[in-house]
Amino acid sequence: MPISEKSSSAINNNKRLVVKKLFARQQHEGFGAVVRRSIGRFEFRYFDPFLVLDEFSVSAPAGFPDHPHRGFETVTYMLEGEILHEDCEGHKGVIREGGLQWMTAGKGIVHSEMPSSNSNGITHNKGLQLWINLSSKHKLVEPSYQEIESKDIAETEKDGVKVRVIAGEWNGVKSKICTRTPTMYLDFTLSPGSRISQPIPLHWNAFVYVLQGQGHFGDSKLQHSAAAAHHLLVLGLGGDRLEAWNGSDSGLPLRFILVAGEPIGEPMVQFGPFVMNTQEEIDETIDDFENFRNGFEKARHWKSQAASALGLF
Ligand code: FJE
Ligand code: FE
Repeated sequence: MPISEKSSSAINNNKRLVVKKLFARQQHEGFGAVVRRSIGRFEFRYFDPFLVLDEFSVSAPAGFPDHPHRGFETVTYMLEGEILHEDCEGHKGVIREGGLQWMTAGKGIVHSEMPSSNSNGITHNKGLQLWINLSSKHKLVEPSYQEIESKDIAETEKDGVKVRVIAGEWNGVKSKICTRTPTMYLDFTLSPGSRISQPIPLHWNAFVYVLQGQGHFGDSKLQHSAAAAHHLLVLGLGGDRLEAWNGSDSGLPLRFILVAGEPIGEPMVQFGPFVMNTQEEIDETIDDFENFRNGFEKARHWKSQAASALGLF
């Protein structure tokens, strides 16, 4: 058998190194909500296929009331508390702590994402929201949801390393999530002194976002290798695995997500919550949204219960 590109990539034995490190400061978004945005801010607008990474924190009555999306997917992973989701098609549900909603906005969705905590007194609702672009052939698919409760997320533990498999596979443990844009999304917790050497597909863009503790990533001898919470670490290409270890003296666990995705390689034009390939498609999208057409039909007479209760719009 001739040596294909695939099999030669399988014998690459280089580490991915940290090529950029960003601290995600707090900023205000939505209605009184606070986000730490790392991908998607001015200095780091697009990391193909990733459009936005927000670490969000909302306390009722703050949140993200009625707003549209088209042309990409949003992945909401709750770390603490819960978010109530309602859309104009009548789809409604609560994303609880440790749970996940993988939403394909496709041709169009109008929805509200608000804490569902008025009644149960939870004040801190925190999580991660990742926006993943869709290729031109998937941009206008029918909207759909994949929802997984915490107890149903594949989780394994070995040698002081706990992994929750959000998307993709780890050591033979597979996530149920189907990704239209090929994506790997792993949530690691490393006890003090433990380490990983995690395979990453050779040509995929990859990043780490640190949630808790202190870690070393890539190569300890290099600049940027140490990082604490709220830091995004962009991994360079040219390697097929990430080495990371919990080097803290504090005895605290290190928690981070490792996300990688196959670059789409198409032109991207973004206007807020609309992400298309050309300016003409963005203009059509604004027209469709304003005139309730081509996917936005049901938004004409819709208002979320959460927004109604707050007297918004
Ligand atoms: C949005 C501003 C926004 N990050 N993290 C503009 F805030 C939003 C938006 C969110 C969002 C929602 C959750 Cl639940 C978590 C988020 C931004 O809803 F879509 C636009 N266009
Ligand atoms: Fe949204």
